[in-house]
Amino acid sequence: MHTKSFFIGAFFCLGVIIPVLGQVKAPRAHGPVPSENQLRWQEMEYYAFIHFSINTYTDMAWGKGDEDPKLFNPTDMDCRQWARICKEAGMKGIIFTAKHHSGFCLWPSKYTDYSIKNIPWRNGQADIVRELADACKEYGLKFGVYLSPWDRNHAEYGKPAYITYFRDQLRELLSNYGDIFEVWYDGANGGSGYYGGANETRRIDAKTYYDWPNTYKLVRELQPNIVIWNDGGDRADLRWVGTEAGYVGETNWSLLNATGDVPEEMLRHGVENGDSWVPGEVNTSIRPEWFYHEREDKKVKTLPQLMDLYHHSIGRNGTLLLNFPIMPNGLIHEKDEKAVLEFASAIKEAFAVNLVEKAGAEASNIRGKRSKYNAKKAIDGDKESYWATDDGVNKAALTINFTKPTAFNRFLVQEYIRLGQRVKTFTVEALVNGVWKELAKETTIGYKRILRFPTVEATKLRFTITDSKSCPLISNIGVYKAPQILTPPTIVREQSGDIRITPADPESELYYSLDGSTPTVQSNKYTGPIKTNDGKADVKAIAYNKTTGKSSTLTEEKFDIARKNWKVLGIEDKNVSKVLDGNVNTNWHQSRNAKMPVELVIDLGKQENLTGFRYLPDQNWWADGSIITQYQFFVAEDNQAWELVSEGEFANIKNNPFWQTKSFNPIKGRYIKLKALQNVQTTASGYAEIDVITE
Ligand code: FUL
Repeated sequence: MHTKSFFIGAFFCLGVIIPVLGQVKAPRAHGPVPSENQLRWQEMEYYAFIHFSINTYTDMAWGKGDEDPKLFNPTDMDCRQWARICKEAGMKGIIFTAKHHSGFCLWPSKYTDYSIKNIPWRNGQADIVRELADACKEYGLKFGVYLSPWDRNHAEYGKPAYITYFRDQLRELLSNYGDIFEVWYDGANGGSGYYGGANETRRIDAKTYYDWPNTYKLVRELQPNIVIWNDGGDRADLRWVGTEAGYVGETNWSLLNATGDVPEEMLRHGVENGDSWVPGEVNTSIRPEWFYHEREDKKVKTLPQLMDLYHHSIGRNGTLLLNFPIMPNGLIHEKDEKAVLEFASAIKEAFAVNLVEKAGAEASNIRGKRSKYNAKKAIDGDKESYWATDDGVNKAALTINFTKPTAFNRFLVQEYIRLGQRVKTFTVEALVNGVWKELAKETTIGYKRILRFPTVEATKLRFTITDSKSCPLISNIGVYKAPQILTPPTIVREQSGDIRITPADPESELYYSLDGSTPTVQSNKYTGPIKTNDGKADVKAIAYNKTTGKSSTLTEEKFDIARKNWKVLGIEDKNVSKVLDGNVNTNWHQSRNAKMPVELVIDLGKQENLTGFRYLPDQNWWADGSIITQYQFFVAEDNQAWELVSEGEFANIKNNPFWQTKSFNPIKGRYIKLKALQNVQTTASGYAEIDVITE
């Protein structure tokens, strides 16, 4: 080669090579960014909650603060069982209710007598916080504490002295048990309590009473690597997502404004232009309630429910805090263990093979044309490298080229959030037989977004960012083919007494039993409504897919006496029958003009031997103001001489609006009356269902 042309050639090559060598300007942060503590926490993704306290022994959701400490007697307690299960389930840490609203302390706090140091169990020598912290260490799990700000036992609650007590306890927990990754301050403040014998209602202003800024200062001094969760007062490091039902919004910004209240609905989505990084944590229980209740042994979340939970939390830019209630004997129930381990293997199976590993990637725009921010960086499995576009290019597409037609049904994408959350909208398409087919049209991404869609076989996948706050930075993309999981059927008993079993997908066959046995394909095949004599029935059912030969997990429902001849009295509105129709998705509300207390009187048609009642509030999240929180329940033989058989609170019902079951001493009666003394907000009490329990 001629020397001159060699130099000219080298000169032009260099022009191309220089950007490759890294002269391209790195993207700058956009808007609020996470702290190191928040980043470390976000990468944990999945960890456990453990609810255990004095009210485990009284079958209540919230202890009142006057429970006898001697009741606490976990004969077989083994924190290593809890830690082992969490570890095997793929969780990264455990947050423990060191003190719940009852005020009962599960460590021997110096500052109160209301703790495990004053009970016969283990001669008052135990320290469950210590045992669990040690077990977490042994199993390589991080450890966190729940210290309820509301304390229904403490005499000074509501006064300044309690804040000193609260901080003293925090100091104990954050100084003596090693590293704490998260501290949890529940915002509940139901008002009434024992309060050292005062037995009264005390209201506080959750924003000012706890002086959060100074409490946070103390926390950060004692545990510099901690993240703080708080839904009741000041803005903390993490936010509640506004529900305990186990999901965050599909649009989920990890941002909020530092000042100013956010409506609960907004907590689900974050605030697009918020001025602070406050990511969402999805907290929910593996059973309907947080504490153990034997009646919920049949209500452990099913595999499809847990999979939904996974996709609605971790798959929507949140973390998942999944609760295990501890039984009175001190252990996690075997059904909960089985469920969570099945869940772990299903996740492993679903995301076992990332189909992009053998694929190529190209992008419509690459920062500095051919730089280290190229498309491959999104599929190289390195979370620190990322595909980026030029500044000002907020729309761009990345195409994955498969080497052969490839079947898939999951798409996973992650932003490089260290420099902020940017993507506002995007689409996913597949090239099927030479034609682009849209699979999804979505909003935010954040740390991680996972989409599910019916299986397609395609040669290419195109991920198009249609709008972004600033040049998008994509650190990871995954494409998977997850196996199908059959959803168990739903079982409903209509007011007529007929039992209907419905599959989640029409291709499934249904098999059921009425004798308590576990149904198989040899059991009764469901072909239409099942008639019952008196309504009572113990129904178990499975869905079965003939093509795959797979069965779903079991659905179980136990029904008490039929409601066929029941009548709601004194209400003209025809819709009132919805409270008896067996369908949890229909409801009826008292008139908006009603004045509390409001009553619902039902004629059972004949005398029954009653031992309890059940109330299910309106299941629509927007109806939460209508949920009854304080009630009285009466029984009469004649609709006149009413006897009060049960009264009190439906604790935590607003956040956890499931069936409320209340038992009372057996009584004969034909008429029942549920009196709502207080609702969450409005006076128009709402009801999805009312039922009774008979002997
Ligand atoms: C709620 C509390 O009131 C519940 O009892 C439970 O601890 C849950 C995690 O937070 O709001």
